[in-house]
Amino acid sequence: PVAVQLSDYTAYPFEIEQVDLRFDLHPDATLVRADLKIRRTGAADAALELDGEALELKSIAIDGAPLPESAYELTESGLTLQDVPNAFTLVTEVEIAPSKNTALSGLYMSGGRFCTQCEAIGFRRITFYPDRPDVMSRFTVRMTADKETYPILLSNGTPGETGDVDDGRHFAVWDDPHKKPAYLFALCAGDYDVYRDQFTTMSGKVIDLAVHVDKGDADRAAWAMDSLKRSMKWDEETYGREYDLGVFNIVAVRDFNFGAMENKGLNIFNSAYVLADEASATDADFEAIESIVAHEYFHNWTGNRITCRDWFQLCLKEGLTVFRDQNFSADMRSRPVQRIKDVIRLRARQFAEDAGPLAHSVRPETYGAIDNLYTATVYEKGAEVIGMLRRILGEETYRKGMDLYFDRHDGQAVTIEDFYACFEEVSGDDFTQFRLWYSQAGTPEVSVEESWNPETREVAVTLKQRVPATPGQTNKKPMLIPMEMALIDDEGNMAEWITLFEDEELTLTFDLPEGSERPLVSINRDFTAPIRLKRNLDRETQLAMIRLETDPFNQWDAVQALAKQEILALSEGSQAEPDDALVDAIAAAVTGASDDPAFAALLARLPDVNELFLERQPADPVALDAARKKLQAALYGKLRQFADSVLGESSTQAYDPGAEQAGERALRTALIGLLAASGADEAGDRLLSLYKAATNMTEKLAALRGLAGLDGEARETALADFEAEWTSNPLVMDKWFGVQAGTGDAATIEKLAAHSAFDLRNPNRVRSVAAAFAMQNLAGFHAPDGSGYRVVEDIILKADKVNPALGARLLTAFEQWRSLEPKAKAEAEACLRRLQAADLSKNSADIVSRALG
Ligand code: HT7
Ligand code: ZN
Repeated sequence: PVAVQLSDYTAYPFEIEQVDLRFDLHPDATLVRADLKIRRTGAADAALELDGEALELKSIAIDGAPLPESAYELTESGLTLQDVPNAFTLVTEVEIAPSKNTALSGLYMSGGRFCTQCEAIGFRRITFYPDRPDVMSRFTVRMTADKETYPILLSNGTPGETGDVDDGRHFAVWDDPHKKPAYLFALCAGDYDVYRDQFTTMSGKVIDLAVHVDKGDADRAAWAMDSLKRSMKWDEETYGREYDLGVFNIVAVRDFNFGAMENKGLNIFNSAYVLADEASATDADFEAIESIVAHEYFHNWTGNRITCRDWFQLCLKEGLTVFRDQNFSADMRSRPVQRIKDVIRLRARQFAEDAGPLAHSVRPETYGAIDNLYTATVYEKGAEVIGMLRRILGEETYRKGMDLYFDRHDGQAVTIEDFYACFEEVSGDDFTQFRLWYSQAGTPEVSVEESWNPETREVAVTLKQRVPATPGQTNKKPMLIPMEMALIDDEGNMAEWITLFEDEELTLTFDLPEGSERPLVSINRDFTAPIRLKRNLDRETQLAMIRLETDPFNQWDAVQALAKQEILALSEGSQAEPDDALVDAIAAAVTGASDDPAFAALLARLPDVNELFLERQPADPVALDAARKKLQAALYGKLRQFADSVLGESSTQAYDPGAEQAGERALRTALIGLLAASGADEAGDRLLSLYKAATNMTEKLAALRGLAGLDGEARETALADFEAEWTSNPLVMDKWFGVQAGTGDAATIEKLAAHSAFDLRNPNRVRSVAAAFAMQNLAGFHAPDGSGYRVVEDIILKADKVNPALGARLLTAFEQWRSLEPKAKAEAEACLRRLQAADLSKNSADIVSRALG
């Protein structure tokens, strides 16, 4: 397939002034009529090109006159009309089959209800249309459906006329007053339970809010609603942004390719990010719901009111909106804890992507398949870049730039350059070098050399930067890297500043007053820049850092750095047992932070194999996993008493999903994880009693995960009990599949994939097995005999036939194959070559060919 290039962009030569859609909804044969009011804005001889896929054209007319077949060209990808007037109305009628749409793009059925997913290019599977984000129009929708089966009919904007028609059918009209690109179109029809509330905006408008869920699930929508109201308030207070319609609807669907979708006024969610209650959801679920509800809501301004000119600009809305949702979560919970969690995710997913064959820049310049552009780099690194921008500008100027952006570009489809022009205007700064963050792929490495002269009391810090080569990009320019820094003395006194590191090398020197001792140099505080910091510190200084650092991120990272070195040494056999003094230091850091249990939990969590993978290559995930468990066991040995006391206390408070209680549960969960890895004789029985005693899903699942990784009767008892209790709740059953896939081997996966509840049409279920194994259980997936690859290959081949976006996403698990130890590497390559020879979808073929390079 031909790659799409950013440099090929040309404006669409027509304006679509108005779109009136009529849907006659039937699962097997839905009729869609589209009336498009069109006006030429480009060349007089430009043809009208409309995208269209899997549509059966029933009729076509211009200004009321039916067109003969000779008047248009119909292909597999669309419709072209050569000679059209300068202003006209085009009416097309097409038939589509939602019940047969398993790709979950366009109009499809989930749980017997109609729903849509149009981003990025799903609208062309609904009707013929210029399916590109820079074509913005006003939409009205009229839909008819069977009244008993589909009593609720929803679309974007504001509800209009409703009524009954013949044959037990009814209709509803929706009108969206805001111009929008087709990817934000949505329609839902079905029988739902509805959780309703209202929000009064800062200017006093009352908005009707509703969350639509499966019958019987209304009580489980309360947290999503609460999160929505807090998001609306936060966007008013933090960015001055008010909601702009009288209604805001959310619909939860079981079968969804992503987390959620920000359609104008009608957000559609994967039900996993809507439904939660104490019994069935973990704290991680509550946290994810809060942040995804916020993310989709924030898109109303950063994405919907101002959208992207083309899909290369995806980070314009996604990076910015992730940055906004991360700050919302930080304000709702603990800012340092949120920052650490964001960085853990970034390092595990984005750093890995940046270091492998799928590396691409935050704003790519070419793509093969658009669905594959929704990556950790665009989202998470895109958010980091906005974070750096804000630190460079300061809060006040950043806000001024955002205000100007909203003001200047409201109602437009714009580019990254348009966005930066606003910040250049309010600050007077030039962001040309900074914008290399958008065009240069790869994680910059900053190496640090430090010296101290006791006579002159001079501290010198030399920074050197290098951006590694990535596919298609070999020679990189130095980046503008902002780094918050500090000098800290033994009493914790500090000097703080921000360094804008813009050349290949920079030396900073400081003359300290008489009597000063060597200070601690604190670099890239709060993880200012998404870089890999290379520092050769001796063990004593590293330990001092844990005690003296005043920045919580760096304090946590100092523990991580020590743990990483230790795991690497254990995995390579250069050390047989964990160093006692080091384990003592980590344990002391954990117990010392016990008045902030959420932070203590993060200190007790050792780096994942995903993160260790990047540290030394070739990587041996099996050895790394074994070494990690060894260090966990040693840490548990030191923390046994502390763990007994923390796990022995049972909470008497009523359950609350908020940060305070969640922090306490996080610590308990971390200690349960250490107990599971401890190898202690009594671990199975202890975990089983913790499983039975748990009063919430967070701790129940932690105990179950621990048990799933052990052999023996306790494991079987708990897994059987959990399955029996939750068999009718698909989201909880995903957890049951997930804990086993996350801890088992290829044989476990084969068994899970053969389970009667395994369903290739449900992305959550497929991910709970295949992604939990391939992306979180690296020792199992990268087994040197290739068994992990074969079992995942089998699932991918089947999933790809049903749902190409799902198949392609699973394939990204292979992205690090070149960095593996020789046996696994050979097996991984053989597997990728088999996949390359198979009949894959365009999405999956794109990933395989890039992975093989
Ligand atoms: N903007 C949304 C992206 C999305 C998506 C992309 C490809 C295929 C399916 C999809 N569903 C949603 C989600 C977001 O970032 O908010
Ligand atoms: Zn988004």
